[in-house]
Amino acid sequence: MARTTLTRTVLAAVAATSLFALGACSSDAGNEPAGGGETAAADDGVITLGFSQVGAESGWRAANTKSIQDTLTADNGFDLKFSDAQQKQENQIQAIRTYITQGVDVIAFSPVVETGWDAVLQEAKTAGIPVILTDRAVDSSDDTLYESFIGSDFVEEGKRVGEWVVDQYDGEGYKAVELQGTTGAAPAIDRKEGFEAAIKGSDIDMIDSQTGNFTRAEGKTVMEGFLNKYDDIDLVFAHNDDMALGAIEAIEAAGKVPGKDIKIVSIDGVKDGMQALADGKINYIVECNPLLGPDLADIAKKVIAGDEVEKRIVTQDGAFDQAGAKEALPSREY
Ligand code: GZL
Ligand code: ZN
Repeated sequence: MARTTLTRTVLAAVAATSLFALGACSSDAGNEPAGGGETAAADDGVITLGFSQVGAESGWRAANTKSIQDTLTADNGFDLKFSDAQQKQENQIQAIRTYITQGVDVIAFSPVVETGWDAVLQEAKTAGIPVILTDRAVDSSDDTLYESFIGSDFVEEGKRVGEWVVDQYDGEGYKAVELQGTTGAAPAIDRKEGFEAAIKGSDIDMIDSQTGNFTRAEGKTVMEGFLNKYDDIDLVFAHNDDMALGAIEAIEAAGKVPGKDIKIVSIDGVKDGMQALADGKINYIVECNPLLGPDLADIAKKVIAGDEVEKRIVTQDGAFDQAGAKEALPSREY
């Protein structure tokens, strides 16, 4: 998905540049450059995009940030303003308000939690600044508040993990614990929903579930708590690889073997997670592709050009067992 979009984006950039060059020479001739229904951005050919990122909480987030910063470059027709909210919604709202004041051409962001966005999104709409959602969704009922949402189907991710767990371990009386992502975040809510739906009817027993806030440190702390509380844990479902890696540290510190005494299944497919999977410490990972930069660039150009854009772009995700991870590792992009 990302690869074809990249091609489209490069072509669009070439077209935009040549159009711009054409515009320059035709304006020498005194004619107005072609166009119609374009916004201010097209005049100087540069799209000023304000991006509010969740934070830097995980390997996934780092890869996502890199994809956005590597794609929304000056060469590609962008002036990117980027802010890191340290996983705080009030920082994201503040950043969006700053972008509105600066009069950027487009605002894009990954909402740390689903709720509480309608007011600031209405302010952007009133200011005539289009908004694009990447990665996580908002619960706004008014979908005129954003142009498009680009990201994975988290319910599907949770379901795929759950189905693999049922397929591998149903019938063995497994007791499972869950390391949830950030409370209120779309991926945490949806992955939990998908996993629960998949294990319904099996004998997998979810004995406890707590948030580790998508970080390695908090995943380790929560897992230490579970190990102190229960003497029989057979499986850990971690909402992301970083928390799974924290759980591995806690399990090994308790003298147990991760991937054997206690199975671990996770979501993301970042380098460190895939390495632990290849090393046998994790048993299965469903990928969540963070390389959203090309799609974001593509949609932003379409929005500025006044073109129709898809309201929902679903990122394609793979899935890996231990053998699959060994094979895929050398060619992984993140
Ligand atoms: C999912 C993304 C989640 C990742 C975590 O699209 O929002 O946030 O799964 C990250 O690793 O922290
Ligand atoms: Zn057991």
